[in-house]
Amino acid sequence: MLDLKISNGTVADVSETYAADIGIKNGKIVAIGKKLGDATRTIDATGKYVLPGGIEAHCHIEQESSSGLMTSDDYYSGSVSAAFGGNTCIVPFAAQHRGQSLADVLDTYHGRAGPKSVIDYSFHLILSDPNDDVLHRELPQAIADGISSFKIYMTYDRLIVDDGQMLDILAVAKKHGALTMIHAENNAMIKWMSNKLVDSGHGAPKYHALSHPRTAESEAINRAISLAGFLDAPILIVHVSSEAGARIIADARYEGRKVFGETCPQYMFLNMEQMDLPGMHGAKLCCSPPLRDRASQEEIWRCLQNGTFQVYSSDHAPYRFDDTGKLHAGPDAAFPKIANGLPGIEMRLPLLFSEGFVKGRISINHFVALAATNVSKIYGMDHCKGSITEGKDADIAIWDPDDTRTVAAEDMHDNMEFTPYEGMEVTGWPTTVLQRGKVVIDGNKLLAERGEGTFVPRRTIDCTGMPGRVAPELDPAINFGVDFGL
Ligand code: DUC
Ligand code: ZN
Ligand code: ZN
Repeated sequence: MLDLKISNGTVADVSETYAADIGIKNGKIVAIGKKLGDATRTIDATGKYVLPGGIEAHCHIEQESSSGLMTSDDYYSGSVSAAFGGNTCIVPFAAQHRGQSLADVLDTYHGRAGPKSVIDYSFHLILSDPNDDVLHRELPQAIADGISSFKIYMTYDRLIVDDGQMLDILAVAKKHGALTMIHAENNAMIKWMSNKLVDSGHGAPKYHALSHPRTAESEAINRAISLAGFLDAPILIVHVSSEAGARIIADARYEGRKVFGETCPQYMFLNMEQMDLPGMHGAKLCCSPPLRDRASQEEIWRCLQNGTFQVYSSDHAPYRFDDTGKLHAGPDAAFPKIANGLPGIEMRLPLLFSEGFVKGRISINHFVALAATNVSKIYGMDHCKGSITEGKDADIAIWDPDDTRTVAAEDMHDNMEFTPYEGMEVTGWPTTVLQRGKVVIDGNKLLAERGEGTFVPRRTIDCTGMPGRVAPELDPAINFGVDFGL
């Protein structure tokens, strides 16, 4: 006897869309097809899509910024909001600030997430202090413990790693099977622009968009790809906002580099004109990289459609419009002191379903790839999550493609008082969300308790089938046999 059966729905994976029932037992998918037999409970999914639960792989939850500012969501509100948005797993950041040991950082974040998260979770580390102990003892240990990805920054004075540090980190990542995620922006260009703008009286929030030029992004992406390509280490360029940046990633992939690309809804659905608001209201849309122009929105869409971006994440970085968040440096601080980031963990998938699938820009199968399957493969979770497959966790979101709602901050479940998507009409919403076979969201009801989510240790990164080779100078077959320990 099955514990649960989802019947009469349309199931989609990355290649097929078909009518099937899903049988669930002990939290796992155990049967897919018709005539599955009896179940203790049946959910009728007539007229609905039965899809893998989303995996949100880039979000900042209960995380202090490098200046000590805490995000407005903790692991409870952040995970609840994610679940209402059709997600069953989140991978936020565990941020190392300088002087901290990785073991302490991970202890802290396990302590934050474990008692609160309503859905499963893992962590990416943020590395800001790659000293010898971190590189050669702590990082390999973290990878062995299931943290097989980490983010580094090419900008921000308290986080930045220089090119030599990047090479050290990339070499360790390659050796131990981890993926390095890169915030690629040129620090000097941003500082130069910011100083010029502020000194000339252009400190209002909208000028933030000018202060991070596209060239800052493309220069850094180019450099990151060169450094990683030199070692043949896999990287993922996060939150790409410009066509120039996307094109460098596409070219590098064409040339056989192990490079993945990620973009975010804000670069597809919002633009810098919307920051031209009275007073400080433009601060609500300050994020880095910044919003670009309307043409850029279309270009980012195209790069999502053509596969340049394999990952689509919210980059949920929630700061309220008050002195606990956006305006922590004062009610009329210049843009460099405005907290950076937008909320969006709940809207990531509904926006893509509505504007992507319903409007015919992507197939339902591509939606599934971007919602869950690509992430599960790239980040080492596909042994248990990311697709509707017998043997995997019964993490499932049932979507009603005919449900149309107008987005309103008051309907969101995060700890924010605004959403950048206010007023948008969105068609297609997740109406039932199951995690490991248990219903966590039923319509507008939350049925999960705090702490029901569990930590998902991730496998090392599988680059099988990706082309790439180290630079000739590093190749012992060519370099007179010198071993660089890669
Ligand atoms: N980078 C992020 O990934 N998120 C928010 C701000 C930033 O700089
Ligand atoms: Zn970033
Ligand atoms: Zn981020």
